Amino acid sequence: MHAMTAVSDPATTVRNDWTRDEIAALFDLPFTELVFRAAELHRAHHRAGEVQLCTLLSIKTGGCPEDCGYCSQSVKADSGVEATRLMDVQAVLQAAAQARDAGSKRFCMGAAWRNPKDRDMPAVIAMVKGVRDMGLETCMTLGMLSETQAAQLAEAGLDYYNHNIDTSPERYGEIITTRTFADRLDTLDRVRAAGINVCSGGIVGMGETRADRVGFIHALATMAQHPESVPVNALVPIRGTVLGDMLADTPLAKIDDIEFVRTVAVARITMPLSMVRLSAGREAMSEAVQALCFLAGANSIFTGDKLLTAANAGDDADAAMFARLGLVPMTGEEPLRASKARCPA
Ligand code: SAM
Ligand code: DTB
Ligand code: SF4
Repeated sequence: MHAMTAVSDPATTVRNDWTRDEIAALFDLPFTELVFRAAELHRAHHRAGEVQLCTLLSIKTGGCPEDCGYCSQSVKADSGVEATRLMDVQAVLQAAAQARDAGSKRFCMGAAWRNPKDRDMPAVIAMVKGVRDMGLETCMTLGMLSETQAAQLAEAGLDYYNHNIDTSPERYGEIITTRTFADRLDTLDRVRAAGINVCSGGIVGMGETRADRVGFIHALATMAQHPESVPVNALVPIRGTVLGDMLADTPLAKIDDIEFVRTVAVARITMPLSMVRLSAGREAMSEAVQALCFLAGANSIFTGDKLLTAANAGDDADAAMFARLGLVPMTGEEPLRASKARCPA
């Protein structure tokens, strides 16, 4: 018997006690069986024909002191990305208005920081308040947060904080050496404690093993409360980054499409109420693979022609894909947010 935690209606149970063996067994299922099970859970808890549209904006680009091996914005990368200062609040609000007019529901602001400085907080807070006032959901990803900063963001009304665990705990040190997996969990705990919704996922296709993908999903699915949003990124190989160069020089290292879809399906099955975001890497994906991801339970994407520094599919291409697949942008409440509104605990 599993220790189950009821999170939504009584018929819905969410497990936080997944074992690595159980997750590995899901990955091992015949592909069509795995996708079928994921699709069943997707339909049980979400409006399966709807996909949430989110838009990214880099509010402070490049010059980051961290050494994340995938990232064009690290000072260690020779990617040609120029370092900028924090954007003006008005310019951010203008970009948010454009995103809203293009039909986006959530506006995600990212800064290439190890952590925000206290002197940055007033501008960041003004951005959260301004974007919220436009009727958009707000998300920020600013690196590590102190307890005080998390409380300030909560007070400003921030809806989500993105902070990815990126890979398995045991692989983390091979990808990033300037912080630890435990540092990441500490910030996630502070975000949770402040009452902000958690967005946490990672990157597939960094040359990891199947066991790492199992460990990555395990770390998310055994959190006391699942992240409300789980972004699954496919590595965007950027020249001048350690991992981008590795992938460009060894094309065989590219993640197999079927294995990517399996990862999405396992995320959906283990975290049935979460929004699973098909995040970076869509530009290099065929519509057929994206369609498989939607079938396997992905129900959120980043729109627009730019992610933070890398290209994204673009609104026209996405509108055409949605029309072709008969998908529509999500308008209503997400299940975990709705359940939160119902239960004060
Ligand atoms: N500096 C903050 C941090 O790391 O938390 C926020 C910005 S950071 C760019 C946000 C996330 O983007 C990373 O955690 C990583 O998962 C993802 N990301 C960065 N570069 C990527 C790439 N080349 N391909 C896929 N995902 C990437
Ligand atoms: C996430 O998981 N993916 C987004 C968002 N959270 C901040 C970032 C993707 C970045 C892709 C590479 C780039 O644009 O530089
Ligand atoms: Fe900095 Fe975030 Fe890029 Fe890492 S992923 S180098 S912390 S901007």
